[in-house]
Amino acid sequence: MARTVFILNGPNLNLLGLREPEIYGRETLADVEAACARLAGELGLATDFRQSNHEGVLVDWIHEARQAAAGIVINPGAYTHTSVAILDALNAFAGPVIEVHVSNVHRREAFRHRSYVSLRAEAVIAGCGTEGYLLALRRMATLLGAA
Ligand code: CA2
Repeated sequence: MARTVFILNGPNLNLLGLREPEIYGRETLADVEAACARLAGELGLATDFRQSNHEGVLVDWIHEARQAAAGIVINPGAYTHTSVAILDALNAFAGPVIEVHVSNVHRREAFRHRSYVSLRAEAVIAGCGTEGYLLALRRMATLLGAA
Protein backbone atom coordinates (compact mmCIF):
# COMPACT_ATOMS: atom_id res chain seq x y z
CA MET A 1 0.00 0.00 0.00
CA ALA A 2 1.26 3.51 -0.85
CA ARG A 3 2.68 5.39 2.08
CA THR A 4 0.80 8.53 3.01
CA VAL A 5 2.29 12.02 3.24
CA PHE A 6 0.30 14.56 5.22
CA ILE A 7 0.38 17.98 3.51
CA LEU A 8 -0.68 20.50 6.14
CA ASN A 9 -1.48 24.15 5.53
CA GLY A 10 -1.88 26.86 8.12
CA PRO A 11 -3.90 30.06 8.43
CA ASN A 12 -5.09 32.05 5.44
CA LEU A 13 -3.75 29.59 2.89
CA ASN A 14 -7.40 28.91 1.94
CA LEU A 15 -7.13 32.33 0.25
CA LEU A 16 -4.38 31.18 -2.12
CA GLY A 17 -5.11 32.29 -5.67
CA LEU A 18 -7.95 34.53 -4.50
CA ARG A 19 -5.99 37.50 -3.06
CA GLU A 20 -2.48 39.00 -3.38
CA PRO A 21 -1.52 37.10 -6.58
CA GLU A 22 1.66 39.22 -6.84
CA ILE A 23 2.95 37.46 -3.71
CA TYR A 24 1.23 34.07 -3.75
CA GLY A 25 0.41 33.46 -7.44
CA ARG A 26 -2.86 32.50 -9.09
CA GLU A 27 -3.19 28.83 -8.21
CA THR A 28 -5.82 28.02 -5.60
CA LEU A 29 -5.24 25.61 -2.73
CA ALA A 30 -7.58 23.16 -4.52
CA ASP A 31 -5.29 23.38 -7.58
CA VAL A 32 -2.29 22.64 -5.36
CA GLU A 33 -4.08 19.71 -3.74
CA ALA A 34 -4.91 18.19 -7.14
CA ALA A 35 -1.35 18.67 -8.44
CA CYS A 36 0.08 17.07 -5.29
CA ALA A 37 -2.25 14.08 -5.56
CA ARG A 38 -1.28 13.58 -9.21
CA LEU A 39 2.47 13.76 -8.57
CA ALA A 40 2.24 11.60 -5.44
CA GLY A 41 0.60 8.87 -7.53
CA GLU A 42 3.55 8.97 -9.95
CA LEU A 43 5.96 8.76 -7.01
CA GLY A 44 4.16 5.82 -5.42
CA LEU A 45 2.88 7.90 -2.52
CA ALA A 46 -0.55 8.94 -1.29
CA THR A 47 -1.40 12.40 0.05
CA ASP A 48 -3.73 13.64 2.75
CA PHE A 49 -4.04 17.39 2.11
CA ARG A 50 -5.52 19.67 4.77
CA GLN A 51 -5.80 23.35 5.73
CA SER A 52 -6.78 24.95 9.03
CA ASN A 53 -6.81 28.47 10.40
CA HIS A 54 -6.43 27.10 13.95
CA GLU A 55 -3.14 26.29 15.67
CA GLY A 56 -4.59 23.53 17.87
CA VAL A 57 -6.15 21.77 14.89
CA LEU A 58 -2.75 21.72 13.17
CA VAL A 59 -1.20 20.31 16.36
CA ASP A 60 -3.89 17.59 16.48
CA TRP A 61 -3.24 16.67 12.83
CA ILE A 62 0.51 16.39 13.49
CA HIS A 63 -0.29 14.03 16.38
CA GLU A 64 -2.55 12.03 14.06
CA ALA A 65 0.34 11.81 11.57
CA ARG A 66 2.36 9.82 14.16
CA GLN A 67 0.15 6.82 13.30
CA ALA A 68 -1.17 7.72 9.86
CA ALA A 69 1.68 9.31 7.86
CA ALA A 70 5.19 8.41 6.75
CA GLY A 71 6.15 12.07 6.31
CA ILE A 72 4.82 15.59 6.68
CA VAL A 73 4.98 18.49 4.24
CA ILE A 74 3.88 21.62 6.08
CA ASN A 75 3.27 25.23 5.21
CA PRO A 76 2.42 26.55 8.67
CA GLY A 77 1.57 30.03 7.34
CA ALA A 78 2.13 32.75 9.92
CA TYR A 79 2.44 30.10 12.68
CA THR A 80 5.87 29.37 11.17
CA HIS A 81 7.15 32.46 12.91
CA THR A 82 5.35 32.10 16.24
CA SER A 83 4.38 28.55 17.13
CA VAL A 84 6.40 26.60 19.66
CA ALA A 85 3.36 24.29 19.91
CA ILE A 86 3.68 23.24 16.26
CA LEU A 87 7.45 22.76 16.69
CA ASP A 88 6.86 20.59 19.77
CA ALA A 89 4.28 18.47 17.92
CA LEU A 90 6.65 18.02 14.96
CA ASN A 91 9.43 17.00 17.35
CA ALA A 92 7.16 14.14 18.49
CA PHE A 93 6.78 12.92 14.89
CA ALA A 94 9.39 10.37 13.84
CA GLY A 95 9.37 10.71 10.03
CA PRO A 96 10.73 13.39 7.71
CA VAL A 97 9.30 16.90 7.77
CA ILE A 98 9.61 19.37 4.90
CA GLU A 99 8.67 23.03 5.38
CA VAL A 100 7.24 24.89 2.38
CA HIS A 101 6.61 28.59 1.81
CA VAL A 102 5.06 29.87 -1.38
CA SER A 103 6.79 33.24 -1.05
CA ASN A 104 10.46 33.89 -0.37
CA VAL A 105 10.09 34.74 3.30
CA HIS A 106 13.72 35.96 3.41
CA ARG A 107 12.95 38.78 0.98
CA ARG A 108 10.06 39.93 3.15
CA GLU A 109 9.66 41.54 6.59
CA ALA A 110 12.22 40.64 9.26
CA PHE A 111 9.57 38.87 11.39
CA ARG A 112 9.18 36.30 8.59
CA HIS A 113 12.90 35.42 8.67
CA ARG A 114 12.60 33.36 11.86
CA SER A 115 11.02 29.92 11.62
CA TYR A 116 10.46 27.65 14.62
CA VAL A 117 9.53 24.83 12.24
CA SER A 118 12.93 25.01 10.52
CA LEU A 119 14.49 23.75 13.77
CA ARG A 120 12.79 20.40 13.01
CA ALA A 121 12.51 20.31 9.22
CA GLU A 122 14.80 18.13 7.11
CA ALA A 123 14.39 20.67 4.29
CA VAL A 124 12.92 24.13 3.70
CA ILE A 125 11.58 25.32 0.34
CA ALA A 126 10.70 29.01 -0.04
CA GLY A 127 10.08 31.30 -2.97
CA CYS A 128 9.25 28.63 -5.57
CA GLY A 129 5.57 29.53 -5.63
CA THR A 130 3.11 26.66 -5.36
CA GLU A 131 5.63 24.49 -7.25
CA GLY A 132 7.37 24.31 -3.87
CA TYR A 133 4.82 21.72 -2.74
CA LEU A 134 5.74 19.49 -5.70
CA LEU A 135 9.46 19.93 -5.05
CA ALA A 136 8.81 18.96 -1.44
CA LEU A 137 6.95 15.82 -2.50
CA ARG A 138 9.83 14.78 -4.79
CA ARG A 139 12.29 15.25 -1.95
CA MET A 140 9.93 13.39 0.39
CA ALA A 141 9.89 10.44 -2.03
CA THR A 142 13.69 10.37 -1.94
CA LEU A 143 13.78 10.56 1.86
CA LEU A 144 11.21 7.77 2.15
CA GLY A 145 13.02 5.65 -0.39
CA ALA A 146 9.99 5.61 -2.67
CA ALA A 147 10.04 5.71 -6.52
O1 CA2 B 1 4.87 32.16 1.80
C1 CA2 B 1 4.19 31.40 2.49
O2 CA2 B 1 3.79 30.31 2.08
C2 CA2 B 1 3.78 31.82 3.89
O3 CA2 B 1 3.80 30.66 4.73
C3 CA2 B 1 2.36 32.35 3.76
C4 CA2 B 1 1.81 32.94 5.05
C5 CA2 B 1 2.79 33.96 5.65
O4 CA2 B 1 2.30 34.40 6.90
C6 CA2 B 1 4.16 33.35 5.82
O5 CA2 B 1 5.01 34.34 6.33
C7 CA2 B 1 4.71 32.86 4.50
C8 CA2 B 1 0.50 33.67 4.79
C9 CA2 B 1 -0.52 32.87 4.07
C10 CA2 B 1 -1.52 33.83 3.57
O6 CA2 B 1 -1.97 33.36 2.35
C11 CA2 B 1 -2.65 34.23 1.60
C12 CA2 B 1 -2.83 33.88 0.30
C13 CA2 B 1 -3.52 34.72 -0.53
C14 CA2 B 1 -4.04 35.91 -0.05
C15 CA2 B 1 -3.84 36.27 1.26
C16 CA2 B 1 -3.16 35.41 2.10
